[in-house]
Amino acid sequence: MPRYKLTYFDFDGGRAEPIRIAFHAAGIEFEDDRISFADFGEMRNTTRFNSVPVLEIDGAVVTQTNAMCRYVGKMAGLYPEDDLQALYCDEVLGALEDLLHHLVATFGLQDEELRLAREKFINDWLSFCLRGLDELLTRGGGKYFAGNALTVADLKAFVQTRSIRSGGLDHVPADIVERLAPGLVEHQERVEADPRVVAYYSSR
Ligand SMILES: N[C@@H](CCC(=O)N[C@@H](CS)C(=O)NCC(=O)O)C(=O)O
Repeated sequence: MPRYKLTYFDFDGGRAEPIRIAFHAAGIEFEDDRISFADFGEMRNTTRFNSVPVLEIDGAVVTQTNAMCRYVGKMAGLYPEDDLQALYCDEVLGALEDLLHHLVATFGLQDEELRLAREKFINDWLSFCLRGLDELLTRGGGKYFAGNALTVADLKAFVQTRSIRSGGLDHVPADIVERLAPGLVEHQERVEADPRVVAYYSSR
């Protein structure tokens, strides 16, 4: 078995969280290298594309969250084998990456600048994304996004809805998911109750 090391920020969320859950669901040991923002500041220029997460496989570096989600998702049985369902899964992964790109652009802003940027984020990307994801969940049958089963797309979506609904993002109303995409609330609860997700958090 190769040696896996996943480097990302030290919190239970963000881009690396679905990969951590998928590794655990696959029963594959990995080094969960959790770094501080200060650590990242020091290593940023040495990482490919100046960003994290970074996955090392026997020392060889790989970047790009969705590629990692697919790779580990396949080993965990959390990625569809059917090509059309895989496409549906990828569509969700891509939409969530767009959302994260626009959200992360607001990090580090302060006061009025932050308020204005978050307002724009809510009215543009967040609203489009939540409505779009609700539609994709309906397309998938209402429970999961693809293949009528839990996939890495569900993991990535639940990590984001959990974060928004926790109210931890300044200026982003915690009830926006309920208002714009009620299906995603039930979806979050369904994913959180999945035995593989429960087992991961029990292991933390
Ligand atoms: N396309 C990359 C984006 C990675 C990314 O932007 N990561 C953020 C953290 S969640 C980052 O490292 N940002 C560093 C910076 O912008 O300085 C991926 O999917 O992994």
